Amino acid sequence: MMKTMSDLTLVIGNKNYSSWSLRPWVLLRYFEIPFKEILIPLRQADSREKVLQYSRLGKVPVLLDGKITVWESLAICEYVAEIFPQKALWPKDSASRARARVVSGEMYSGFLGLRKQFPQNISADLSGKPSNEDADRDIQRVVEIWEDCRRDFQNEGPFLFGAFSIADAMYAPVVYRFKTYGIQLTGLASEYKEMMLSLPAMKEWHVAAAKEEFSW
Ligand SMILES: N[C@@H](CCC(=O)N[C@@H](CS)C(=O)NCC(=O)O)C(=O)O
Repeated sequence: MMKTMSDLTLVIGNKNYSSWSLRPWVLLRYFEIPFKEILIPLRQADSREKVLQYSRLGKVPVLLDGKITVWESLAICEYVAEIFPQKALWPKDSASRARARVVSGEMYSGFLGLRKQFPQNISADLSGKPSNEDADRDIQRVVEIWEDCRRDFQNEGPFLFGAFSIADAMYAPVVYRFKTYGIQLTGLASEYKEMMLSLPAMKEWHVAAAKEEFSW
């Protein structure tokens, strides 16, 4: 099913805190796929009830496309890739695509140490918060992935696999975490982080996150 127009709605949580929401949001924005946004502030008394209107899992993000409802951020990204094949949301050749799926899968299913110690809080400056062994191991692995990808794809563009792909969307929240917690990077990893922060879609999310009044 190839679409040229879309009637998509993305249900998300607080932009400041909801890292899973950012992933499909930045993907849709980067590829200029129009969508309506429904933002449900999380951790409020009525949050769960509101999210349950859209997904029986009770978590955001959720993508609505007519009668089709998709939740789980990676499944949403896959669905969008499928309905917009002309936009090449994954790398075009199968070896690069497999590798992009691998690193996206690593992010989707892992990095719990990083998530726990350094939760997304985009508008805060929490540099100096101490790390721990699990978070350090995760940071090292993220840096390794970024450096390997940038080294191998640097002639094809500035993103992990040259052109922007779902893999970049999956790592977008980590870019903010490194910024919030002042985690020092060097070389290719640092360049990649700065480039991601300068993207109009990332800036748009950041500006909106900074304006949010609801906190937890
Ligand atoms: N595996 C899910 C995780 C979604 C998730 O944990 N979302 C959080 C917000 S970032 C949420 O909805 N939390 C509300 C809750 O757990 O009640 C995905 O990839 O979308």
